[in-house]
Amino acid sequence: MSSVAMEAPAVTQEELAAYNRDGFLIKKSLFSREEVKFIVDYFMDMHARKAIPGYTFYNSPEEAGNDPLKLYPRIMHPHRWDKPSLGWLLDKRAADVLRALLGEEPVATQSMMYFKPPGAKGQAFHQDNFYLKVRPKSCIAFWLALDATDPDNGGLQVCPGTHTMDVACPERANLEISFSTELVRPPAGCNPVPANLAAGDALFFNGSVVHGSTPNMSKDRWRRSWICHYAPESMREMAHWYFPILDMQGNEVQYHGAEGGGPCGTEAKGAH
Ligand SMILES: O=C(O)CCC(=O)C(=O)O
Repeated sequence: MSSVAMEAPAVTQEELAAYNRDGFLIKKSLFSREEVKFIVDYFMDMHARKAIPGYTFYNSPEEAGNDPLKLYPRIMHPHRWDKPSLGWLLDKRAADVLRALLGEEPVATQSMMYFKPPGAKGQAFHQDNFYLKVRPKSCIAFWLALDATDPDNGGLQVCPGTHTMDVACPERANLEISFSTELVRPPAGCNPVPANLAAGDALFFNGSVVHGSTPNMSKDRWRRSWICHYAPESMREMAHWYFPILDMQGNEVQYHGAEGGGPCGTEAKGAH
C-alpha cells in the first residue's frame, strides 16, 4: 500500500484566525540560524566593502556626527541589483505564508535591510498603507529577525486589531527618537505589544497595523532585520515609488501607479 506524505500547511487554521483577529502573525524559526547568520554576514560584508549603490559612507563616527544610523542606514530595495536579495524577497517559505494570509497570490514590491546598531533611532508608529497606497485591500509585511529582538534593542511593537483602522493622517514624529517624520498614535484602548523574536523568527503584518520601534537602547546588541512588503495580486494600484512590482517567480507585473491625494494629500512620496 502506498502512502502519500501530507505537507504541513504554511499557516494553520488557528494561525489564520489569529491573523484575522490581530492583524499580525509570528512564525517561529521560519529561517534557520545558519541562514540568518549567512544573511547577516552577507550584508555586513557588503557594507564593509562599500558595495551599496547610492549609499553615503563615512570614514569615522565623528564624520557621521556620531549618528549610528548615518553609519549604517537602511539598504533600500537591494533586490533590484543584488541576486541573493531577490531570492530572499521571493523566498518560498515567506510566499507560502503570504499566500495563506492573503487568500490569494502575493506580488512583491519592496525589500529593505535594517542594521539598527546600538544607539540608532527607531521608527515612530505608522501604517505601511500610508506609504504604499495599495488599493483596494492592503499591503502586507514580512519582517525577519536577524538578531534576537526585544524593546531594549529597539524591537518592533505592534498594535493588535488596528488592521481594521482606516489609514490615519499622521502627526509630526519626535525626531530625537525617530528617523521617520510621521507619527500615528496607537488608538485609545490599544496597547502596543513588543514582538520579541529570536533570530530566524518572522513577523507578518497587515499594512494598516499601527507599528513602530523605539531607539536601540542597548550598549552592544544590534537589531538587524530583513523587511519586505507585498500586495495581493488582485490590487488595482499602488504608489509608483515601489515599482517595478514582481510576481513570486520574479517576473515584472504591470499595475496602475496611485497618484498623490489620499486622506491627507501628502503620502505620495513613498519615503518608507
Ligand atoms: O523595523 C523597524 O524598526 C521599523 C520597520 C517598519 O516599521 C517598516 O518597515 O514598516
